[in-house]
Amino acid sequence: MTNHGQQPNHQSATRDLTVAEVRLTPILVADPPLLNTQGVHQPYTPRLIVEIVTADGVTGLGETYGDTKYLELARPLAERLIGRSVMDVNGLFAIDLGVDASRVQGEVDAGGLRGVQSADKLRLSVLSAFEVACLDAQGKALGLPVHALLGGKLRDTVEYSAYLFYKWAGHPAGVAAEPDDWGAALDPAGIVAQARTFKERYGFGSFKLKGGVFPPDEEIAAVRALAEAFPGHPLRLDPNGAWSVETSLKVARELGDVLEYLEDPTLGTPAMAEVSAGTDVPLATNMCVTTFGEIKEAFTRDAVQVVLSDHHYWGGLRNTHRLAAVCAAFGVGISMHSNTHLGISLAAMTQVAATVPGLHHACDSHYPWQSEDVLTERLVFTDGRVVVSDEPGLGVALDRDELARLHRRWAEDDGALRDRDDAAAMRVAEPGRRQPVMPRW
Ligand code: GKR
Ligand code: MG
Repeated sequence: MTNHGQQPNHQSATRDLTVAEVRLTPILVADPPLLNTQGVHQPYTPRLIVEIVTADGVTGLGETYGDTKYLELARPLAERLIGRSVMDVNGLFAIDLGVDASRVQGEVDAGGLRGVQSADKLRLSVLSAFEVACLDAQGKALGLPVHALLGGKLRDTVEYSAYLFYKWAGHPAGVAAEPDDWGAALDPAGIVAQARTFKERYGFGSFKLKGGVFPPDEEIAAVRALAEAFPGHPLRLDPNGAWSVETSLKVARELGDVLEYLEDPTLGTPAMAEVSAGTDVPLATNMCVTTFGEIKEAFTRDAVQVVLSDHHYWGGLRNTHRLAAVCAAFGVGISMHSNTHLGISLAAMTQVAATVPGLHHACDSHYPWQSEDVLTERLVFTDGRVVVSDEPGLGVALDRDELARLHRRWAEDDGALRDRDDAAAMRVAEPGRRQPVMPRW
């Protein structure tokens, strides 16, 4: 018998996969003073931890951005999930979150570091954490790892690249922050020293430098120094769109012999297409293709050769597969982008990356920069790789004390750090500094 118009009934004699409770815990996580073209990371960054609990007491975990605009959508969504099934992931994505498009009109994502902001991208950035939590709960209930639910793993480990940043030794004087043991990195020698530490601690075999911080010649010198210190290791440089077409082509000419790819040298598909036409260096992006709607123009104009997926804003692990399929159809490579994130997200990234065919580039991850996590056991990088867990679900467990501690930090914050704003954090150190106008060089 069918039950048209009703929620699918996944209750069985042995398990009840109905959502009985959804817990949302916003937290603030310590972040070092990492520099980018917009400014500097705040001392604490907001994340949201999602727990979906079934009637049988199985808990699925998810993680996404914790800024106010995401929390405002996550709260009503959490209420609407009660009584649905964690198996009903297609139904989850059909829920209208009522995002008012005019609210994000003309906005950029993450202060200009993550491409456009659109109502749909905002919606997907919230839904993705719930999707991951549903998949985690499904896996735990069925005794299967998430990768099995996605069709099975194609690899036993996932390779990540070291994510190098120019950074200060510490946050500005007088700013409450956690210390870090990485030291400053503000010139080629500092970047090479940071890369050595990454290699010693985690065994990474490829390196990405976050650029757009200093004039291009200084960043070219840093990449040259990396090439000399680590011959044969794949290198990437990512100024987050801070250069003109002309500057991008100059950098491509000067570093063409050592770059695996150049990431978002300039802003927007037309400018990226111009750079692409003028160089053989592959171009990667997490800025001009961040939604399905942007694919057609970028691919038909050959503006990018590698798309850096990110399950948070592409709409989850299943959408990551859809993106990979479109990329494959156009002969465009795929890899993975990262913002500041914790272990739940790294576990999700690793599970999906294990199942994506044709993943030929090491994925990005900020995780080594996070000294705090909400897991009972941190995920580890060995030889630059994370082992794909075969445990049920994501294979990770929450440390409730740590979750409560990081939530207290969020609750006690006066609101200043609850929304990521790298430009504002930079103005604390340099009060007169203006919002950068792109292209900067
Ligand atoms: O965290 O400073 C940062 C990065 O610049 C990040 O915001 C970017 O979105 O890492 C990202 C990237 O690859 O562009
Ligand atoms: Mg990037």
